[in-house]
Amino acid sequence: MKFAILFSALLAPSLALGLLDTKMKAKGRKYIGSAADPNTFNESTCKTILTSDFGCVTPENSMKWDATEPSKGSFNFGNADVLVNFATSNGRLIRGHTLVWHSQLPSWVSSITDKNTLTSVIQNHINTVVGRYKGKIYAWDVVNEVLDDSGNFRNSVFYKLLGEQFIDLAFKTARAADPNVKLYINDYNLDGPGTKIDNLIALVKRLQSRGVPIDGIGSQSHLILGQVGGVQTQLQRLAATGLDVAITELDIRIPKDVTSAKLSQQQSDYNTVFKACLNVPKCVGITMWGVSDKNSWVDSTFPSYDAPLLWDDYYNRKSAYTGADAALS
Ligand code: 9MR
Repeated sequence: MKFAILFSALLAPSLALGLLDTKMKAKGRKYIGSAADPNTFNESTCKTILTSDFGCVTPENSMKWDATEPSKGSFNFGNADVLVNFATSNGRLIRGHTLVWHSQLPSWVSSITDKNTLTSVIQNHINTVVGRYKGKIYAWDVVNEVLDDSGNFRNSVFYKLLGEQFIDLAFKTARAADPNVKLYINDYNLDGPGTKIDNLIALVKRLQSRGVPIDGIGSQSHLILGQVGGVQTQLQRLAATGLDVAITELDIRIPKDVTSAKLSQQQSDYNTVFKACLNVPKCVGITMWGVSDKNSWVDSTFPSYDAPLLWDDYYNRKSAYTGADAALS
């Protein structure tokens, strides 16, 4: 009896070696990644999964402005350094996230009223953060969510004081700080047709025509069960700009209550999304926005949804995992 328990523990699905990243690389792409930070990868099962199934990590919070420069000129890289050391010592890529974003932005930045002050604050922030990890990061989300839900420029302090040129400034500064890192614009709701993706593509074309050093477009892909049919077409439209594209924050949330029928639908949805990336040659990789359902942002932000990721609350692989894995196999 004891032996049987031990034996089944050894074969527990959560601990069996997974190979999502290996399979993605065999398809000629760069990685399957996950959001991570010390709070999650310090759980030993999570760490095991991150090193078996994932080849890239994105700091979920530790490189955001409120974490790295909470007061002017005073930088804190505690958790970011831990994340970078974890990734580099395990041979993982890193997607840096994120340099200029209206959210998780300290009030000392959002209350700036002078154009020149804001320009030098952006330059100093990017030089310091990108410079610290120069040569260690695969790609940076240089700007995040610059468009609002309607596809208009978000009325952030950056846009209010500097107009669209804040984006040029951010990319040029990042390029000078690390000439070899891939530089991305990142946004959500690019998974279906509409004004938002139209305006994002138009913006990218303007950046390209001005010679702004941009390498890629990140589509966050925070999706809802059963609503994934547009992903491939829109990813292809983003890729038609000539830039790399990546799915940067994937999850597929289920309206409560979770049933076995909905979990089967989620399996099929994950299969569709992973295939969408594989069917778009410029799609370099897919990042999951977390490993286990127990640590997802969805719980607090969308209380009427649940279970968006590939592992359940107890780190058992879900049928969603099977759907993703089948697309790569
Ligand atoms: O997952 C992140 C969560 O832990 C934070 O509380 C939240 C605060 O803004 O940010 C979450 O990550 C976001 C990401 O940085 C940008 N796109 C949307 C993500 C989900 O909110």
